[in-house]
Amino acid sequence: MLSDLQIATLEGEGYLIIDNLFSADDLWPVQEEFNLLVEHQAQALYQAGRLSDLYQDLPFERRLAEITAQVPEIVDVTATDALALFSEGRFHKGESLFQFMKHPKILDRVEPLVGSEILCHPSYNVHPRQPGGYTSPHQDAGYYLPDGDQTLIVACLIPLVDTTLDNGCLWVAPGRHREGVLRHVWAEDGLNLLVEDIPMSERIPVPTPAGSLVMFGSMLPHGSLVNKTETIRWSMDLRYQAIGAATGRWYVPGFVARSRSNPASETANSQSWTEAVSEVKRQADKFPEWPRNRWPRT
Ligand SMILES: O=C(O)CCC(=O)C(=O)O
Repeated sequence: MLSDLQIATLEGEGYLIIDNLFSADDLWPVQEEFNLLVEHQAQALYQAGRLSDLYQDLPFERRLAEITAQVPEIVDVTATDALALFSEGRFHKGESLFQFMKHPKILDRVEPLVGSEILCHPSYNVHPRQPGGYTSPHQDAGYYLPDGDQTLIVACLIPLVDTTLDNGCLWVAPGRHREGVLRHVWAEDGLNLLVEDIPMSERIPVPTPAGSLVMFGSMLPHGSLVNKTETIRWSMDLRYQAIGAATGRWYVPGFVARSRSNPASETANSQSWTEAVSEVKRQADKFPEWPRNRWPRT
């Protein structure tokens, strides 16, 4: 369910925006699930004496920012502290998120691109973009191994709040998705494309209302502006490809989101997904020497 114009835009520009695709009712279950994560975290920090207030009266886009201001390490993705919410929460596997990942509004738009046998790709993120935070310039392919380069892996970014120039909306480099994988370097903020390859003048911000869908392939250079507000710019980025094609990420499985030929093979619930991921990770951890990154960390 994409028009010819939408497909042409995606192919020509490298990205497509569908404003206001999801209703508040579509988004409410995932937002509630993320609220619960934050509530759970706030309670744990409060009991541990690290938080002076539970901030239960603050709205969704503000509460985690207030908590983080007091306990910054809870959103540190590298922290091993058991209280580090989004070292786990970023890869949260709750039932509402799982069901949303199979939402027909997404799959119906992915199907014309990747076909009717759809894998939900192992790479996805729940992004509570913090005040001062941003996403470094990259291509998603930069984060995958080269076996995924020939696979069309479609990113679907769904903001849960309006994204603006102030709160760190996505930027994209239109038309620059046809050049294969550009060089990336590791830095503290993740992988980075170089300014000489993707100049600032080519980085076009794409502010979007909550509930929009932004679609792009793994070769599109993109990143986000800095969140200059005091609120959290919540979003999810999910990815889809054809079942059976290489994912560029051998050490984490995806799940079968839709199979027209064998509907019984579709992954039914978040528990099956979680168990499959744990099992593959257990096996993968026996082979630590196998490459997991395309770019060496220096
Ligand atoms: O939401 C963001 O800040 C960036 C998302 C992103 O980099 C992605 O979807 O690959």
